[in-house]
Amino acid sequence: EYGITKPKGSKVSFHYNAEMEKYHFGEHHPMKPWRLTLTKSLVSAYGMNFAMDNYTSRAATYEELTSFHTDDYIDHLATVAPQPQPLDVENNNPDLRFNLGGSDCPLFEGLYNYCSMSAGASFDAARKICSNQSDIAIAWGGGLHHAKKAEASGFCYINDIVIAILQLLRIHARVLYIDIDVHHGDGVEEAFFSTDRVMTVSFHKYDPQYFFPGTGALEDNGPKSEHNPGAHHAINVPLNDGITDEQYSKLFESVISKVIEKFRPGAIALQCGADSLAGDRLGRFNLLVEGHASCVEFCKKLNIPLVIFGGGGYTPRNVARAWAYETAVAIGQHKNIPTQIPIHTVWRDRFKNESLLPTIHQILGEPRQNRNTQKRLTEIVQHVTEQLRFVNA
Ligand code: V1P
Ligand code: CA
Ligand code: ZN
Repeated sequence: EYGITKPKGSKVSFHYNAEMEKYHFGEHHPMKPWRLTLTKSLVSAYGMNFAMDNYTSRAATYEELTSFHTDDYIDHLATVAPQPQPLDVENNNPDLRFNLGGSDCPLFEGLYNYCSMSAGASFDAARKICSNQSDIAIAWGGGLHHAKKAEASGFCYINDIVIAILQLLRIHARVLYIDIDVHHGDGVEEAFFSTDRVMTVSFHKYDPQYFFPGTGALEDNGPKSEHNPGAHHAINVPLNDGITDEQYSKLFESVISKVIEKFRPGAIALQCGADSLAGDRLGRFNLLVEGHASCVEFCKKLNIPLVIFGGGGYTPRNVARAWAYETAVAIGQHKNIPTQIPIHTVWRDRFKNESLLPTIHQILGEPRQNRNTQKRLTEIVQHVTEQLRFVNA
C-alpha cells in the first residue's frame, strides 16, 4: 500500500501471537497486553509485514522455561490458582516465596499461558538469529527484564530475555545486552553476573529510594571479586527525570560504540521498553519516538545480528507508535513511511488525526523538567570508559 517491498538489506523476522492480547493483569494495573494488538495493527496498516518473515509464535516449553528458571518456580506458576492465596507466612505460602499475587505481579486467569507465549516468541526470535535465517528478529511481546530465577518482579514472571540470550550463547562467544526501558534491567544483569560472555548495559531513571527497582548505580559493574570473570561486565547508566532525545541519543552512541569496540559481541539483544518515552504513565523521561528509535537505528547500522524485544510502556498509543516506527527502522523504511497514521479499523477510532511522530507538545501525557546536566552525562561516559579498560575480548 505504501510501496513497502522485500528489502535487499537485512532479513527481518517478526514474532507475534495475537493470543497474548486477551490476558488482563487487572483493572487498575498499568501493564496492558492489548498494546501489542495496537502495535501489530499499526505495523500491518503500514504494510510492513510484506517486508518481513512473519511467524505466529508458540508457547515456550517447560524445558525452555527451565533453561533459566528453577523447576520449583515453573511448576508453581503452571498450577497456581488465579485468585491470590490468603496471606499465610507460617504455612510457607509459595505465592509469597515467589513474589506472586501482590499488586505488581498479580495472579490472573491464564497467567502461565501468557508467560510462556511471551517467552516462546523471544526464544524463536533468538533461534532465527542462531540459524542465520534472520539478521534482525523482533519479539515485541518479550522484554520482561525483572524476572529472577525463582521469583517474579515488576510485572515480569518469566525472563524471556535471559532464555533468548542462553540460546544466542550456543552459537556466539559473546552477547551484548542493551536495555533502554526506563527501569533498570536487574533480572538480566543478575542472571549473567558471573560470566564474561554477556555484557549488560542498562539506561534507566535511577533513584534508590523512590523509583523501581532502586538498583543500577553507576558504580555497580558486576562482582567486585577479581577472580570472578563477570567483574566489569555490567554497565549502568543512571539518569534523572526529563532527559531529551538529543542528550539520550548522544549518550547512547558514545557508550555503545565504546562497548562494541572493547567487547566485540557476536550478537546483540536490545530491550526497547517504551516507558522511556515522554508522557509515559510510569516513566520520567522526555524521549520522542525519534530519539527512542535512534537507538534501534544505531544498533542496526552496526551490522551485528540483533534480537529486538519489547518491555515496559504504559501509554499504549505511544508504545504502539514507537514499536511500529522501530519495526520500520528494522526493515529500513522509516524514512519512507507517511507520518499520517493510516486509516485502519482499530486505529481510526483510537487515533483520530494523530501523527506517528508527535512533537513534545503533541505526545500524549505531560513532559517533565529536564534534570540531567551535561557535567553529569560527561562523568557517566568517563566512568564507562574506565570500566571498559578491564574488558578484553
Ligand atoms: O514501585 C513498585 C513496588 C510496589 N512497591 C512495594 C514498590 N512497583 C512498580 C513496578 C514497576 C515495574 C516496571 C516494569 C518494567 O520495567 C518492565 C515490564 O517496565 C510499580 C509502579 C510504579 N509507578 O513504579 N507498580 C505500579 N506502579 C502499580 C500501579 C498500579 C497497580 C499495580 C502496580
Ligand atoms: Ca533500562
Ligand atoms: Zn519499565
